[in-house]
Amino acid sequence: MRFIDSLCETVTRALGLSALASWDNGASVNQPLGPHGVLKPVQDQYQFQARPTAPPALHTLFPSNPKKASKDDFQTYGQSEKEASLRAQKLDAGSVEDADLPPGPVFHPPNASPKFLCDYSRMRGWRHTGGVGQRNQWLEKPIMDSDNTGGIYNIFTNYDQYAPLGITRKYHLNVTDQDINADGIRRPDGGKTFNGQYPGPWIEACWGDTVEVTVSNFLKYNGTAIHWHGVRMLNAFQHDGVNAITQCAIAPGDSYTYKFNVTQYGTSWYHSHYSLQYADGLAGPITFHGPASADFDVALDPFLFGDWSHNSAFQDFSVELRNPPAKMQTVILNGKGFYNCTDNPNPDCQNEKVDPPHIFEQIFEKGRKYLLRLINTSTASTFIFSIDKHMLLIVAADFVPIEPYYRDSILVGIGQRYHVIVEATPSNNLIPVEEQNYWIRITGADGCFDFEPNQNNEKLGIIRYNAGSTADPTTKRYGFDMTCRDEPYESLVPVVPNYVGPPVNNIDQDTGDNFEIGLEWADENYTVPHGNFTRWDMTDTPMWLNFTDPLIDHLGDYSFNSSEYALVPEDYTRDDWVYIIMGAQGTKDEIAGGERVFMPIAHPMHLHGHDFVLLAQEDRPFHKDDVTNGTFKYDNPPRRDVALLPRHGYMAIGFKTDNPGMWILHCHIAWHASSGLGINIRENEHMIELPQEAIDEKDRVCKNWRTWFADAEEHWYNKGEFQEDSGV
Ligand SMILES: [Cu+2]
Repeated sequence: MRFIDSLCETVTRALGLSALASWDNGASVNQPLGPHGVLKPVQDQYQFQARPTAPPALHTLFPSNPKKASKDDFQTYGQSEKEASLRAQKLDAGSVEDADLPPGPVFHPPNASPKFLCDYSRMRGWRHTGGVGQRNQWLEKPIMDSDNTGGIYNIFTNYDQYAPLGITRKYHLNVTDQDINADGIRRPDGGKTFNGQYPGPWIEACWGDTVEVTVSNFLKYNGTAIHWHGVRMLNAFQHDGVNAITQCAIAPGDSYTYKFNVTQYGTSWYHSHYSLQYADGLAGPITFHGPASADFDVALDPFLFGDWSHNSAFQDFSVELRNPPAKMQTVILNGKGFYNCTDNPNPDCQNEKVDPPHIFEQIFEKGRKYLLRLINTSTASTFIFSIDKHMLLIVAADFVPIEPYYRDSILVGIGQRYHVIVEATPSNNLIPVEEQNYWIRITGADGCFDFEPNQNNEKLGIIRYNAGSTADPTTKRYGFDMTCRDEPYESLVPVVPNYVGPPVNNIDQDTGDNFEIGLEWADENYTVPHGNFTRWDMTDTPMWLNFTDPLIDHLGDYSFNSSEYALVPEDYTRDDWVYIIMGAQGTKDEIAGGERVFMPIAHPMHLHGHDFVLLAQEDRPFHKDDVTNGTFKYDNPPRRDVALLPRHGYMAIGFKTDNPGMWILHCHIAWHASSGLGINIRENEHMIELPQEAIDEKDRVCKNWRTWFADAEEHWYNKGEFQEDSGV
């Protein structure tokens, strides 16, 4: 029997499953399996202070110029770090001296949790601006001639360099094994949740806060590590939460506290970065409250949507490796979906189905404007979000506020987020209000999803104008473009402009940071390491990381290398620009030996530690002249942390090497990342000096992990390979 044939059995055993199709009468859904007798983590024992490594590149300050920044202003900001630092000191001193000034503002931001308050009380003399009619404002202090310390935080503030002075917020997440019923079908064991709920609890903070999240691992068979998607993690890469890179996995029974500064605002999500865990339920929303680039009346809770499977992703991965793609089963919105039994081979499917959760409904009041925060948390699917008869005003892409533009729908790739404002003025406004019900649709993009038959239910929610109505909408969807392609390149214009300098690195097609995404094809004549499976890669070797030997343990050691780590060193200064080119055109010949093949598939590529600029995103192969012939955009290009690499094409990203650390760049299709599609950028490692407390904490987590790992009886499959994927 080939190894792959035993994998399904392996995983089944690992998850304690007796049969792949498990059904439940509904009596015991959502019961936590509990910590299985693992040691209760002792809190506070492990906490440490993350000190910024010198010099801090972000100032608690403000631009004194409240108008929209021009190119000249930008250049001034870029050169004024020293000056800004001096002014920051001045502000601190001023705050003490100005003790007679009133404390700064404390207020409830739009649609925060009921008791949630932004607290800028340390910013004496400041007040909160904003509110309906001026959502682009945030904080203001009149400029005082005496010390020139006034200013404004608003949508035009260059958040790369400035952040207000908030408070520290602490959260605690318990990671447990737990069954999840998202669509009427109780999943067999293999579900995993944060604090017993899916999606996980909403993590909220305000622009300028510090967040500390203690994660305790109560899983029986898995380590874990939690990643704060899109968060810049300035000077704090050790809190990025990628096992085998920035830390050892947190062992069962152990805890780790992540700590980071909130230098951005907007919406994101947190998820496990340990193998395929997030697909099993370990995902939750993040909101950093701040200004918006267009006005709205009401903000709604985050919309997390994605694909869903009744199997653990660790099971489905064996299908993906053997006979891809693994099919997903339903689409879910905030943990709720609807399974259709029509084509299910189980004759009792309908009878055994647990009542599906009530469909998501939202009441709209005529003429009001609603801010929606959209997040695609899929394992493998790109979706298009729309509301029948309503236009969307797009105001933020990932953590980047943009110039508002209208669309009838919005394509959201895996890991991408959008803020959209919906005006409650439907295009069929004149029909009786009782009949005004509209579908919220989450539709798979052409070629970028794969569901079992009859399961691609796109009607996931209802907008009603009459709270008393219970009728299903009869509206049709817009005839929007279904192409699996990012929003139009020219639509994504950042409000805070950026101007990109020339690259310091080599981007030559054969010798530089220019990667063609390919498959290492396993066949009888060729054995891919770690099992004879077909795996994705960016370099010529599928990325394969070592759970017990994380990259962070090799800081500055450039003799440490292995093609399996896919390491890409970028050692420059904080002011330099690095470009990375990625291609998926599928036209390149197979390399010598015939094992590597190139497929024209769209990949949502995600970089940690930066909002990258998107220099080019083309439907054709890269040509070196593109850098100079006007193809690359240097004057305020789109900026974000996930972009969809066009099939048959390429994209070029750039980032300033101003955040020393080890940052993974990977495909956010979970199957692809887990089979090796990624590289690890070692950014300005010569500048990293981890505080002693961080080193001690890293070593403690690793020691506990290695102790747990060393006992094979603890493993989910104690006779074979522990790690069948890249580790992330
Ligand atoms: Cu991919």
